[in-house]
Amino acid sequence: MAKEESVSDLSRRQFLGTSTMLGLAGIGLSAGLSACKDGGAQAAADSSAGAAATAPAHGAGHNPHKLPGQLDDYYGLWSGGHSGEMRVLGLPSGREIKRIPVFNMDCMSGWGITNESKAILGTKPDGTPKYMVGDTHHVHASYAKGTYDGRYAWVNDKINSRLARIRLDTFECDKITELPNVQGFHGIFPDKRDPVDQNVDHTTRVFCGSEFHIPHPNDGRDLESPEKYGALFTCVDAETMEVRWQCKVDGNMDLVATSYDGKLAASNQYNTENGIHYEDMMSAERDACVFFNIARIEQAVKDGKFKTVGDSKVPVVDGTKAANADPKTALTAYVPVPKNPHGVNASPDAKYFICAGKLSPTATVIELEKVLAWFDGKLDDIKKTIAAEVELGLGPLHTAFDGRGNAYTTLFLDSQMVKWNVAEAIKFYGGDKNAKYVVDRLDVQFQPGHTNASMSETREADGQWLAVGCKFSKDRFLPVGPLHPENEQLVDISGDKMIHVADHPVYPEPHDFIIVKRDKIKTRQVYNLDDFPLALKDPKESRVERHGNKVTIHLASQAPAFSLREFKVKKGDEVTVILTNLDKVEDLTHGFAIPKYNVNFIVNPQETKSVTFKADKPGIYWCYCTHFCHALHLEMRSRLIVER
Ligand code: K7E
Ligand code: RUQ
Ligand code: CUA
Ligand code: CA
Repeated sequence: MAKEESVSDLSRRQFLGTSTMLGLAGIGLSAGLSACKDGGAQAAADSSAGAAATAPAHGAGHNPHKLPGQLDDYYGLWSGGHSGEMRVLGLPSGREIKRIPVFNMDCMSGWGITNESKAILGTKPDGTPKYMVGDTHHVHASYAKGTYDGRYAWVNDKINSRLARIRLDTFECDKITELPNVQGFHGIFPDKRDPVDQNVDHTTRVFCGSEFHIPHPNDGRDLESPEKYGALFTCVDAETMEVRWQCKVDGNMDLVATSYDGKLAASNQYNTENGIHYEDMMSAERDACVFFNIARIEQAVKDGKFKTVGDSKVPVVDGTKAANADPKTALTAYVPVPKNPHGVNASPDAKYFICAGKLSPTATVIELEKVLAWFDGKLDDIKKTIAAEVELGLGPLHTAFDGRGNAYTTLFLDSQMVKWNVAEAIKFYGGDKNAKYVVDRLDVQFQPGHTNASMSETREADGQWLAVGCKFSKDRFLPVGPLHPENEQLVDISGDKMIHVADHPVYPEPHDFIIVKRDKIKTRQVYNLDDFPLALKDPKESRVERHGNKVTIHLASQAPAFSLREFKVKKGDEVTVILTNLDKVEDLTHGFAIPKYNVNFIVNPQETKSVTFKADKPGIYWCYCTHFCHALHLEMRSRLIVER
């Protein structure tokens, strides 16, 4: 059985890999890919060993399953891709614990329905949410002393260039900021220490890369002058969520990494060509990883050395090559990396950023101390910041770490994880051809994008579990029609060999995720009434207030009833229902739905929410509790009477 599966796995992998490559070759990618194939001596030698490791690891590796009632050891904070949401998985079990609506609408919670959520989402003049779509890619959390402090997570919206913040005490979105002057906002990363005041050893800023070039301002001018388009790197204040500044670069940006000392942020660039079409974007043999000297950029802003774009008041500094030729005053540094890199990750020893090659089979290891030396004028050539550039296999994208000196990189085209040792790679690159940097290979199912390991993005990387976000699940799950789930695979990395222990189907389409030790996060299980200015503290104060044709219903829920059995309004009134859940018991959530009025939302214990709608349909409308709360849940109703 095991043998059979491993053989068919291998052939499927080759089929998918080959067809993907053929497809790419067909559209002109052959140059990059055949270059990949050439030098892959070590890659080729190791792939047969990798195939042997394909056998499903039943009975091997740590057991990821949890018994009934057993809690997980880690929170997995997952992006939801173009579902627009964020998700929380328990790991290692893979159980989905929560979906956090962010840029999407959510009927269950009323996100996009309630006035409070609309205030966060932003509205059009007619009161409906400004945007209905979002595309979340990258989730990263706040730091203190080089590890997670459990305060916030951030997630980007690539479609409408928004940054959202999630409170990790409630696992709810509390702020959304739309970035000006950019499109294709993709990579994000919070800083890990204040770059200016080094005594502040926690997250203060969030950095955002943008992929797509646009005219500045993008108001109809310069439509046909791509040479005038540009891309801006954005800094957002972690507390206020206001945009602090932007920095114009040559080329574009993709993912973002930050250093543990707070001084550097970087973004991989796949379009240094400033191309409009993909052929142009892959014409150069090398692109870059652009580094930002944060303290210098902020000094430049202080010194007034900036412009603004269109109506935006955000200061924009010039980080282009021409303006930053002298390292000693440069705001930016461009480290050349091979063809169209994707992914840049900071190693937990705080020494390196690793840029994966995508169209090149390589990973580039950049030494941060040398980047700082270059900015100090102590390094004559920026290329000397490269500590290693080694072959890993086809289509390297993202890298995770185990805290024991090993890196784990996804190979999209090879459908494989490669475990490699960073110190050995540096030796190999330095000329020691006996250095064996590839430690292990593991076939995954299939076409992995992101990967991350437990606590990998912190100084406390613990090398226990690795999750691999496989973009295609093919036949790993029961067929459910044309749309397949994705496959988040779980790998035990506590030993020398990677051991694949579980497949977890997920609704499309997660990209990035982080795996956080559960004791880093402290949640509150019941809200505090005092945090809600509109709260109705005493059910006796339940009432209907009228000012002209504006009617406000002050209402409370307490199982199994709403505090008003009916409330009357007149046709044409603008009605606001403010509902406070006075139940104090953990888990005792109520819902509130109004038929035909497009209203449904929940209130958690001691929480207050409101909705506003126009009572344009006379009649009786049974407002009912949607969230099962009590033996009399079905009876928990109240009548909205709209008189004509
Ligand atoms: Cu590689 Cu948006 Cu992080 Cu997807 S990006 S996989
Ligand atoms: S009722 S317990 Cu619709 Cu059967 Cu819910
Ligand atoms: Cu209240 Cu169901
Ligand atoms: Ca390129």
